[in-house]
Amino acid sequence: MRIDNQKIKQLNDQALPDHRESFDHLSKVLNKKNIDVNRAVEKLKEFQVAIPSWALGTGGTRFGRFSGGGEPRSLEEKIGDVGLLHQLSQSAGAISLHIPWDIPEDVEAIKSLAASHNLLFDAVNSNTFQDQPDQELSYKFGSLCHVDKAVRQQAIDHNLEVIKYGDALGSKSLTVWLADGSSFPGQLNFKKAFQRTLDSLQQIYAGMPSDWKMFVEYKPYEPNFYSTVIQDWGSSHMLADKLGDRAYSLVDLGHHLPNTNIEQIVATLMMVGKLGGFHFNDSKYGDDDVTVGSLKPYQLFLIFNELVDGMEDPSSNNPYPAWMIDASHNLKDPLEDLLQSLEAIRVAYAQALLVDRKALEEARENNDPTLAQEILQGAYRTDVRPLLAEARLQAEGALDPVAAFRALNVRKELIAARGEKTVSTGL
Ligand SMILES: [Mn+2]
Repeated sequence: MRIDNQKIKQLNDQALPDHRESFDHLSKVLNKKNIDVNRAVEKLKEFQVAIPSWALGTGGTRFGRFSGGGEPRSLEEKIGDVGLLHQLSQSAGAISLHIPWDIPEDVEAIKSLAASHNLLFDAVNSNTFQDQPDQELSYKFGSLCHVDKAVRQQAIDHNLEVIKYGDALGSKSLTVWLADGSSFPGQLNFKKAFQRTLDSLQQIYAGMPSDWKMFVEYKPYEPNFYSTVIQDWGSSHMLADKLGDRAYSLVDLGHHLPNTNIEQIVATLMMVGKLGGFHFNDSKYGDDDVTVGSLKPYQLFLIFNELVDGMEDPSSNNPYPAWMIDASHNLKDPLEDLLQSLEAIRVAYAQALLVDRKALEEARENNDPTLAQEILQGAYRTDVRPLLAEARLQAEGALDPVAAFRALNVRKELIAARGEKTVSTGL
């Protein structure tokens, strides 16, 4: 389904006087601080976050899954859902596919459908963490790290096939996340597993088109609970460094042990030009995959402070990172949840744009942690939501996307079209 733009405009018109008042007030406050409001609004209009195809349905836990209604039943419907998110938020301009869950049957039709929603294809994701029904060899004891060369070859061939599908759709990058590891001490030779993984990744890297990038994602535990082959940013960076110029580390917010200083990891990887992508979610305990910014908004701001610093640093040769939400929704309407995540990401980004970097650097040079904290928290405690709303208004999105989603009965219409008991493919 598509929302009638006139209906979005009508809702915006009703909310316009209040928006103008708050935007004008914020503009005055920021102007006094010599912050260029128009530049911030333009930056927000440019900032697009990819939506993964697997976030559009209800996720589950190992205890159960409570499906919502009107979930997308096909790749076409998933693209339609991301189109809705983009129409309302004007900030979800890309979709990230998962192979084999999202194999396109008619590539040209899928490409033109995505184009009609103004969507690009972001990184494609391979899957060697589960066995498929028609698969010859099992990944129970690993894929790219497996002791058996035939299993490794099957996993390599799968990644090459993913690249082929992605290339046909216009994607330019492959994200590799591995479940490979061990659940019991002594089960795996750490060194051999790492070397076999490097060898497998080298073969995949060699099969990428010359304008493609590879993102190597890391995670300290789960589904294996004693060790993972790519456990942390150091392991990921070692692999990316050995693979070549077009291989990068990918940071997923949920793939760290509690209290890890993720902003420092971001700064360090960008310093050496090796942060390729970023996956957003939030967590209290582990890879909880809850709504971005729902638990630790200040940490998200501190991370964005380093991301913006890295992007604006003229001495950094880090490429513009690929942004993606990587979350799963057990309770909320998945589309409402994604709208909230998009908002949280852009709030943190906008706040980071407000940081006076020159003054912050001076405070650091003067060993003045009090002033450094004043500068950071001054930006963090600014209510930047009118900037986000203004960016959406100028791009013909909704001033308040969640309110519009509800007022326009989008979920009700999706249920009417798709049914009450649908299960999104791949989940
Ligand atoms: Mn991820």
